[in-house]
Amino acid sequence: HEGFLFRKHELDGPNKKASNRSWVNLYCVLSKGDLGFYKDAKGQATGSTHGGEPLLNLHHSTSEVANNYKKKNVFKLNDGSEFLLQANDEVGVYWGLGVVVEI
Ligand code: I3P
Repeated sequence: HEGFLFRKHELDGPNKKASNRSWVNLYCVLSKGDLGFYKDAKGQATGSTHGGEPLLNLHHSTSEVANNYKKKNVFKLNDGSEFLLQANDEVGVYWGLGVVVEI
Protein backbone atom coordinates (compact mmCIF):
# COMPACT_ATOMS: atom_id res chain seq x y z
CA HIS A 1 0.00 0.00 0.00
CA GLU A 2 1.63 3.20 -1.14
CA GLY A 3 1.04 6.36 -3.09
CA PHE A 4 0.97 10.12 -2.99
CA LEU A 5 -1.45 12.02 -0.77
CA PHE A 6 -1.58 15.66 0.18
CA ARG A 7 -1.01 16.09 3.89
CA LYS A 8 -1.38 18.88 6.39
CA HIS A 9 0.15 18.59 9.86
CA GLU A 10 -2.62 20.03 12.03
CA LEU A 11 -1.65 19.36 15.66
CA ASP A 12 1.67 18.52 17.30
CA GLY A 13 -0.15 17.18 20.34
CA PRO A 14 -3.43 17.74 22.14
CA ASN A 15 -4.40 21.40 21.64
CA LYS A 16 -0.97 22.21 20.23
CA LYS A 17 -1.07 23.56 16.69
CA ALA A 18 1.71 22.35 14.42
CA SER A 19 4.15 25.05 13.39
CA ASN A 20 4.27 24.13 9.69
CA ARG A 21 0.66 23.91 8.56
CA SER A 22 1.15 23.93 4.81
CA TRP A 23 -0.22 21.19 2.58
CA VAL A 24 2.54 19.00 1.13
CA ASN A 25 2.36 16.16 -1.36
CA LEU A 26 4.03 13.16 0.24
CA TYR A 27 4.64 9.59 -0.76
CA CYS A 28 2.86 7.45 1.82
CA VAL A 29 3.94 3.90 2.49
CA LEU A 30 1.99 1.57 4.74
CA SER A 31 3.92 -1.46 5.90
CA LYS A 32 3.03 -3.77 8.80
CA GLY A 33 0.80 -1.22 10.45
CA ASP A 34 3.30 1.61 10.21
CA LEU A 35 2.69 4.54 7.93
CA GLY A 36 5.71 6.47 6.68
CA PHE A 37 5.71 9.76 4.81
CA TYR A 38 8.43 10.33 2.23
CA LYS A 39 9.36 12.87 -0.39
CA ASP A 40 9.01 10.32 -3.18
CA ALA A 41 9.02 6.62 -3.98
CA LYS A 42 12.78 6.40 -3.42
CA GLY A 43 12.45 7.72 0.09
CA GLN A 44 11.62 4.45 1.76
CA ALA A 45 14.80 2.78 0.50
CA THR A 46 16.93 5.48 2.08
CA GLY A 47 14.89 5.26 5.29
CA SER A 48 14.67 9.02 5.57
CA THR A 49 11.14 10.19 6.18
CA HIS A 50 9.82 13.65 5.49
CA GLY A 51 11.31 15.88 8.16
CA GLY A 52 12.92 12.86 9.85
CA GLU A 53 9.54 12.08 11.41
CA PRO A 54 8.98 8.76 13.16
CA LEU A 55 6.63 6.31 11.45
CA LEU A 56 3.00 6.63 12.44
CA ASN A 57 1.70 3.45 14.06
CA LEU A 58 -1.87 2.89 12.95
CA HIS A 59 -2.66 0.59 15.88
CA HIS A 60 -2.17 3.58 18.12
CA SER A 61 -4.10 5.99 15.93
CA THR A 62 -7.64 7.13 15.52
CA SER A 63 -9.15 8.14 12.21
CA GLU A 64 -12.24 9.85 10.91
CA VAL A 65 -13.60 11.49 7.79
CA ALA A 66 -13.19 15.27 8.06
CA ASN A 67 -16.71 15.98 6.86
CA ASN A 68 -16.84 19.57 8.04
CA TYR A 69 -13.50 20.57 6.58
CA LYS A 70 -13.53 23.04 3.70
CA LYS A 71 -11.64 20.75 1.32
CA LYS A 72 -13.18 17.57 -0.05
CA ASN A 73 -12.09 13.98 0.45
CA VAL A 74 -10.10 14.66 3.56
CA PHE A 75 -9.65 12.27 6.46
CA LYS A 76 -7.81 12.65 9.75
CA LEU A 77 -5.28 10.45 11.42
CA ASN A 78 -4.31 11.12 15.01
CA ASP A 79 -1.53 9.32 16.88
CA GLY A 80 -0.97 12.19 19.28
CA SER A 81 -0.05 14.35 16.32
CA GLU A 82 -2.94 15.02 14.00
CA PHE A 83 -2.68 14.91 10.22
CA LEU A 84 -5.19 15.74 7.54
CA LEU A 85 -4.84 13.62 4.42
CA GLN A 86 -6.53 14.43 1.16
CA ALA A 87 -7.46 11.65 -1.24
CA ASN A 88 -8.30 12.14 -4.92
CA ASP A 89 -11.91 11.14 -4.48
CA GLU A 90 -14.38 9.67 -2.05
CA VAL A 91 -13.27 6.16 -2.85
CA GLY A 92 -9.76 7.17 -1.84
CA VAL A 93 -11.01 8.37 1.51
CA TYR A 94 -12.70 5.05 2.23
CA TRP A 95 -9.66 3.24 0.95
CA GLY A 96 -7.54 5.25 3.37
CA LEU A 97 -9.85 4.60 6.27
CA GLY A 98 -10.30 0.98 5.23
CA VAL A 99 -6.59 0.45 5.46
CA VAL A 100 -6.68 1.81 8.96
CA VAL A 101 -9.59 -0.36 10.01
CA GLU A 102 -8.27 -3.47 8.29
CA ILE A 103 -5.01 -3.64 10.18
C1 I3P B 1 -0.92 27.64 5.80
C2 I3P B 1 -1.54 27.13 4.50
C3 I3P B 1 -2.57 26.05 4.78
C4 I3P B 1 -3.62 26.56 5.74
C5 I3P B 1 -3.00 27.09 7.03
C6 I3P B 1 -1.96 28.15 6.78
O1 I3P B 1 -0.06 28.72 5.49
O2 I3P B 1 -2.15 28.17 3.82
O3 I3P B 1 -3.18 25.67 3.55
O4 I3P B 1 -4.47 25.50 6.07
O5 I3P B 1 -4.04 27.64 7.79
O6 I3P B 1 -1.32 28.49 7.99
P1 I3P B 1 1.49 28.51 5.06
O7 I3P B 1 1.51 27.76 3.77
O8 I3P B 1 2.01 29.89 4.95
O9 I3P B 1 2.14 27.72 6.15
P2 I3P B 1 -5.90 25.27 5.41
O10 I3P B 1 -5.64 24.74 4.04
O11 I3P B 1 -6.56 24.26 6.32
O12 I3P B 1 -6.60 26.56 5.40
P3 I3P B 1 -4.24 27.41 9.37
O13 I3P B 1 -3.04 28.01 10.05
O14 I3P B 1 -5.53 28.08 9.68
O15 I3P B 1 -4.32 25.93 9.61
